[in-house]
Amino acid sequence: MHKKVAIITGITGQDGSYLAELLLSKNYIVHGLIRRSSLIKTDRIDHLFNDRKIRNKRLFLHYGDMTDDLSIYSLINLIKPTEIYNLAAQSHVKVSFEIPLYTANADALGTLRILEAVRNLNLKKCKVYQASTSELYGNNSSKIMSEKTYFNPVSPYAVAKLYSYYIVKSYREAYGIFACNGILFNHESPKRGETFVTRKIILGLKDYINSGKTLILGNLDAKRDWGHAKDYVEGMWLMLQQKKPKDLVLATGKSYSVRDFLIKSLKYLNIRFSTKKNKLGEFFLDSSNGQIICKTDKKYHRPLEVPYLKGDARKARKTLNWKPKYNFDALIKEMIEEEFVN
Ligand code: NAP
Ligand code: G4F
Repeated sequence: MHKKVAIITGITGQDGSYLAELLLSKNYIVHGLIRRSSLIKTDRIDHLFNDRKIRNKRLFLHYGDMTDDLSIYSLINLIKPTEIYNLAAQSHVKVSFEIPLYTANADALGTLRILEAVRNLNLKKCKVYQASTSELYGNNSSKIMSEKTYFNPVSPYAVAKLYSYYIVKSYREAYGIFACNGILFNHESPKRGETFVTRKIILGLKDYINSGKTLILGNLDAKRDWGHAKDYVEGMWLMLQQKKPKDLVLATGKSYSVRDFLIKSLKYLNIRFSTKKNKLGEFFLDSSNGQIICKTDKKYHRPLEVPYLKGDARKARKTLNWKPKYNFDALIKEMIEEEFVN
């Protein structure tokens, strides 16, 4: 049997690195698209790329950019992959309000560049996974969100991802391309980027313990359905192993606030605290010495917020036999233990 050959865009990101590990463990040849930067940013995949049995034998890295038509087309033409996982994106919601045009170019048109290459090169056997997101639901009155729930995106990021969602559907229906959207709810891990709230909380508490520095957060009331990235990349892979492309939700079905995440982390670290609120914000005070462990500041609020997300992954469970192994507590435990051991 021929080896499966995958392109992963965003291989240096949280999900890209877990997915590369998974595909290599399944004997794939993996080609990763990376961006040039003045400092090398391959930390998350160095353990794979520095392995002599893997480097340039089963794992290849190529420079390119989602905003550059030719680099996308040339790579797909060169590799003629059997699977493409489009994970590359400007993935930070708050930053998308600051760089909306770039976000649209990378996150919306980037997807179109991939689909156009697959169509023009007539790659009939190539399956495409698109990293879609629960941010599409945006400001939504539903108690739980499934594939049938209406979308109401509120950030430039979510609107760009909405374009990608529909262009994937359009190319699937118009040209018969196997392309599907994984509508993934938040997923975290010890490899999560430092400016997303879960990792920021754990790094911030580490700083507080080591140097007494106060952690500053934004909206603590926002609720998210938080899973572990390792579970979610398995779901991505399963979506491309199906006979028919289907857009599917991956979620845990549980929703917790940012405050819940912070409190659980404090308890896990055995930090006793009290809280107070005044017109300046909310404060978490160390019971042993009165120092401010954490406080809120409006500078971390977004122009528009997604207040609540909870996903219904029953369709994925039925279609893929997919079920997350990590719950909220296990996720926090792993994130803290990795951070405090290393
Ligand atoms: P991430 O850690 O921010 O990784 C994003 C990746 O995209 C990085 O490898 C980044 O490269 C690359 N990238 C950004 N702009 C690019 C460009 N113009 N050209 C080429 N590469 C570019 O994100 P993640 O958490 O792994 O998420 C993966 C995908 O799933 C993203 O599309 C995200 O929007 C989506 N998603 C994530 C979640 C979640 O909770 N994690 C949920 C739903 C959907 P650098 O390393 O050079 O920055
Ligand atoms: O960790 P976050 O920045 O993730 P957000 O905005 O939910 O987006 C993540 O999940 C999406 C899936 O739903 C992905 F599509 C997207 O790519 C990304 O991976 O913020 C989570 C919540 C927000 O409500 C935010 O307002 O935490 C709140 N928050 C409170 N203080 C903060 C902070 N967020 C950040 N980043 N930093 C804070 O200090």
